Amino acid sequence: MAVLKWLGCSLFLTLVISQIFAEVPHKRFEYKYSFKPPYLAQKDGSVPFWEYGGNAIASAENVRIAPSLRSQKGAIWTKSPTNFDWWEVDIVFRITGRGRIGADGLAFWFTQNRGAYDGNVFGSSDKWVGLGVLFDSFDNDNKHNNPYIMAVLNDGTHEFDHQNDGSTQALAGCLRDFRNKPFPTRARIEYYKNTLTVLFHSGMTASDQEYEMCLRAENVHLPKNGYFGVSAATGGLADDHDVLHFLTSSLHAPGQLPVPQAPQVNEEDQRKLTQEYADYQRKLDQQKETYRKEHPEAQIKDKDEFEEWFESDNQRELRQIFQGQSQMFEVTRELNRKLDEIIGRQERTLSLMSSMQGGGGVPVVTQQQPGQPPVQMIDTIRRHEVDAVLQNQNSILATTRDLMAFVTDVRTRTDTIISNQARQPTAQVQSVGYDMTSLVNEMRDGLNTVKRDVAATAAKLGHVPAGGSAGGSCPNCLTSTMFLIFGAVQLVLLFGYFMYRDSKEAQAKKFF
Ligand SMILES: [Ca+2]
Ligand SMILES: [Ca+2]
Repeated sequence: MAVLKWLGCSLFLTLVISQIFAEVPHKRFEYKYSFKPPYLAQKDGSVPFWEYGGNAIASAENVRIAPSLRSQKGAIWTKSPTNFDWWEVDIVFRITGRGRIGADGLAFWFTQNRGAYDGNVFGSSDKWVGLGVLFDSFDNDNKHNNPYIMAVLNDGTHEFDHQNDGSTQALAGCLRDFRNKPFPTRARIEYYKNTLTVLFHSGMTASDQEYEMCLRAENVHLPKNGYFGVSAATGGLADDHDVLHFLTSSLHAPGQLPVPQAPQVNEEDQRKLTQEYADYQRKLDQQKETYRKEHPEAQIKDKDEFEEWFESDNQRELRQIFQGQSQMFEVTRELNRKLDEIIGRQERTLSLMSSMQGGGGVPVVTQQQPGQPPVQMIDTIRRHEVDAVLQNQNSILATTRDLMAFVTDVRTRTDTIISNQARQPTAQVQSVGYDMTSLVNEMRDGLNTVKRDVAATAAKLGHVPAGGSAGGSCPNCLTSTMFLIFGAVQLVLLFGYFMYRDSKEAQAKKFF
């Protein structure tokens, strides 16, 4: 089962990977839609396959589309429209000026028709049909969002909204500074399968790998065959707008790359052509040699020209200084970030600790010297506190011991009492006996009193005159026999009650 699963997974991965690679388009460099140094412009100032105008100037190294003078406009356009559907353009450019802010900006175009050389939109025509990628330096709407890069589509009916810096019409954009960078800035504009992507390279390094995404838009429909162009304009403020490289590649879906037909040349022609080429090469070398002999000063000039390919010591030094500085900056930023992280952690830990300690351990801020950072210390348990706790514990122990002794004592006593009671079941009776004695004594006293009263009554009765004799003449009087019988009954009831109570108590003891 596991093997099957593994096989399934790997098959799926292979599919995904092949899908990804299948989507990577084939690129083909299109020299008729590109320019680059050296020898960008020819001796007569023309740029092969391109036309420029307005205030644009082409040199061997770059095309200055608009120079840093007031109100300049210029543009450069391809001579022929494209013959491919999808493309990628790399523009390497520099926008430099002495001012903290500059104007107006640079624009990349892919439009159905070539624009003007002195138009209203960054030097090109308004109401274009196609795409404009605008590098807008100047903040017309004063929203502090320039320099800004944006893509604007137009179907030929809309006028560009200069007042709002085109923000109402932009397809997408990004806020990036592209002015006065140590290295040339770059933009990579890709249009493949109706998806427009603009990548930007900030010109902070010379590396050509550090592109970052500026915008990406899907369902973009551009003219099938269009012209590439770059235009620029200055206003009251002025920057130099230089384009160093304009490199176009056509993009082709895998399997759709057109294979160029090799020209049919027979063997005889081939041989002849090779011979001709060799002759030409030899002649050229001879001519070069003659020229050098005739013009020795030109040789030096050539050498100088050759040296332009390399940077001078000063340039190298500056570049190295800049690179070192940017590295230092990076390291400092990293350190700063780590420091922030550490401080954050420390604060979290401190708050956690103080909350854990609660009322017991209050965080104590120690006395500090002015100017020193506050050092917060947590009060730990002290020696004397430990001693006090120990002492308390000992006293608790002693008390417990005393209590235990007391309880044991109580228990022994209870045991003794219980055993005593078990040995002398009459112990209780003793107390009852005492009660009985006192009771009997009380009863005897009571009887004596009654006897005395009876005697006194009898004596009184003896003094009573005839007619009231002691015989049956007094039917309500109490006879002594009756009295004795009552007394006996009372005693019997009393004894009965006490015996009953004793037996009850004895039973209760047993359960106890
Ligand atoms: Ca603007
Ligand atoms: Ca703005």
